[in-house]
Amino acid sequence: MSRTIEPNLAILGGTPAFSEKLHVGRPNVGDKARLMGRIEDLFDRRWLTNNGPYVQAFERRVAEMTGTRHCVAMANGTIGLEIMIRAAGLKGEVIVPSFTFVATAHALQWQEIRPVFCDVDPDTHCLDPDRVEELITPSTTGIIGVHLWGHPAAADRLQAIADRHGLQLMFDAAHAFGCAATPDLDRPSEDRPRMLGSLGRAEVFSFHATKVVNCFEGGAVTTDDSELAETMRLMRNFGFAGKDQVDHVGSNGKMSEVSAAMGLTSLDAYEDFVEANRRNYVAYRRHLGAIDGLSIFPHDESRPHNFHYVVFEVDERACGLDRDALVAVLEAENVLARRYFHPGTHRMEPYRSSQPQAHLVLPRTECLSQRVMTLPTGGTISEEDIRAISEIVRRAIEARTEVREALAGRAPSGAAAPALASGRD
Ligand code: T4K
Repeated sequence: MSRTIEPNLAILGGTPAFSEKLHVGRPNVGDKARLMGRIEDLFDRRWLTNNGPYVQAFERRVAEMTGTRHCVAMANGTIGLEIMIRAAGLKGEVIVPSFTFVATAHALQWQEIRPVFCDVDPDTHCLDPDRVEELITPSTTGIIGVHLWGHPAAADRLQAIADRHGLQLMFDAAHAFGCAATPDLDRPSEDRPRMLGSLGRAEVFSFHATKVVNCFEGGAVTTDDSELAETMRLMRNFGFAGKDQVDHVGSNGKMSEVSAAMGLTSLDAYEDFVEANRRNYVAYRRHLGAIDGLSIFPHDESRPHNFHYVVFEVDERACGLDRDALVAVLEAENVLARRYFHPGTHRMEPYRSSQPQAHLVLPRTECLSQRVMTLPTGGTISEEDIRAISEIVRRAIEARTEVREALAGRAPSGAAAPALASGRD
């Protein structure tokens, strides 16, 4: 791929700096030969799904890495959430952040449980425990925190609230594989940091293609609760407890062998993926972090972390362009920055219609969802790419008047953005 920054930005009529599109969420692949070997094996075995040996091996490795007794692999993170919620018996209302991917709320709504949206802490982007208690009603049965960007939610404070009110606490850890909990939660009996995946009653990971560890599509629930794990195992396989014996209502949440083969191959290369992400995070911080009005979401470098999301907050007053303008500038240069997570889930259907007043208690979510952008990282992004991206941003800010004029004549950037990018086209 070639990379040339012209004197004129693409949004102002120049040629795009990148000849191919740079994506947020370009999949990590790992050792293709090893993956192909595993796929050969699974064909030879003629065992393609239904709790096969690769799925079991993948579960063992995830349980080991997260320090949990049980890992129940799932077809994807969303069905993992749905099954965890149902197996735990949540009903009525459950408190969740709105500043997250829509699947967190949908997994509840899908089972006619009302997601009650709670605001986030502007520093952590995770549930603000100070705002949770006021949302508890007699119908509340649980709290689902999200470790957004792999940042640990305030688990100890949330647990105290849950205990005080007899609620269950669970986590959507879709972003958080390989990330540590806060140091205060380390177990004195263990000589390694406590990992996310081991908090609350259960936690759910996503192993979607765009995640740090990927199974093409995949997910997993981790828990120390043996009874819950057993129920989830039944539920992911139609409730079958044996041949012709169904003991529970169930769905089909099984992970396939080819997905687990990909997951194992991904885990083999995990350290390399994280190293590339860490390098990119540091490079972005170095090149963009000093620009007035741009601040990078800080990851804790002293604890295990996957550095999988590079997130910037844009303060329009300080840098002269708002987040949407910068995203439009970058898109024109073939850098497909994403507006994760915009708009807040409460502004998406069915919540926009069913909870039209939700925004009144979500001022930080409203603000963050207008200001946050996620930039491309992962093994396909080099330091030179990051330098070029940073140069584009600098030039856009210098030429902010012309950029604003150019954008004023275009459709709003949400409408102009591609709905679904598919590969480098
Ligand atoms: N909870 C949270 C907090 C989550 O973030 C997610 C998922 C879930 C729950 C649910 O877990 P899963 O059921 O998905 O396992 C993407 C992912 O699809 C989604 O998994 C993820 N979160 C979310 C944050 O991002 P989209 O719709 O924004 O983007 P998508 O999938 O079209 O891809 C993003 C970019 O990646 C594109 O620009 C193209 C690139 N890409 C994507 C794929 C699939 C590739 O280059 N190659 C690929 O194969 O949701």
